[in-house]
Amino acid sequence: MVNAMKKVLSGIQPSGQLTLGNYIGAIKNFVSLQETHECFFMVVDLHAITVPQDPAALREQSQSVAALYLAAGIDPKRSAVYMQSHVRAHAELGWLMTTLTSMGELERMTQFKDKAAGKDSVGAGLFVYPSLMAADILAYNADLVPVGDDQKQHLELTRDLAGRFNSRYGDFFTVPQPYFPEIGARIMSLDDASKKMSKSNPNAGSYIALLDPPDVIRKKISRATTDSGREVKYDPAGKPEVSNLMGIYAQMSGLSLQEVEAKYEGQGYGSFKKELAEQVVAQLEPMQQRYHEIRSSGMLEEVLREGAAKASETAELVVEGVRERMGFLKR
Ligand code: AQP
Repeated sequence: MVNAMKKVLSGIQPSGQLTLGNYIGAIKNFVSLQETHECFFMVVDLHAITVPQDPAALREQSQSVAALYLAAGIDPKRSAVYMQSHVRAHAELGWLMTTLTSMGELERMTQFKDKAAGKDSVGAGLFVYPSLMAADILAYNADLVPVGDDQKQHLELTRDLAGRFNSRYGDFFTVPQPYFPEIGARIMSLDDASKKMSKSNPNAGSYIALLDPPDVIRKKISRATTDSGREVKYDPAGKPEVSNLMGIYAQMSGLSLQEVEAKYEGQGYGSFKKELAEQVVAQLEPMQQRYHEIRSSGMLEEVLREGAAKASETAELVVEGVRERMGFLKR
């Protein structure tokens, strides 16, 4: 029987505690896409080491991300859940894709510029990481890539590299489509609405971690920056902080932005923030409970082993095809 399901590929770096931004921008969509697609969800440990990582922390964070995938509702019977480094095809195809990428393309990447800004020494891995990300996606001939909109530029490069390979060596790669959430494609920092919420921000008050205890979540939201007005109104240019909180509210409650606006008309920020905190807690508390059950059950190892085996089957075939087309001898 021909498998007509389209393929979805995405991943999250184990570079810190996952945030509400990672959940809304990525994981929430992973969960719904697995209903209708063949899905591959990695923990991208090879990406995390593009900045220095303490080995013990990397091990812990890797398990934490995998357990959060499952706790959020990714079903390992439906979707492959695995470590990127357990599927060797990523590193191999990453190198092959790097050789197709120009310096200029990598120099234009805004994420590289942001992450390298102000540093005396920047690893070459951080610079070439978009080529590895392209390889991750192309290794499965993925059709769809659910990501937050900070990944737009990297997705564009992936599409260019797929097209470049196809025109140089003959049609082979699927040119993938990005899949951005309608609301919440970019959740901003709680302390600065001009920056995206990010797990590697040294100020823990700037993000809500998915594993933050309920009281910490309440405190962080009550301290979130707003403006000097009192109108709960969606206006990203004029009221970026309140609009960001409204986006979170809408994603957590299932209400539309208009419904959130109507609900808090004439009420000021106090009750809005309080109820927002309760919405977030209501979503995260059950997830946290499942997370702790998964961690103590010892089931992760097997899930990751099976996920890597399933993913390798697909990715190895693709890499063989690439090797052949590029002129490598058969091994
Ligand atoms: N603030 C955000 N809003 C919406 N989506 C977001 N994503 C990240 N932050 C937001 C999405 O989460 C997925 C995983 O991201 P990643 O871990 O691979 O790297 P990142 O984009 O660099 O995320 P962080 O949290 O900012 O990590 P660090 O601090 O380590 O760099 C992606 O789909 C991303 O779009």
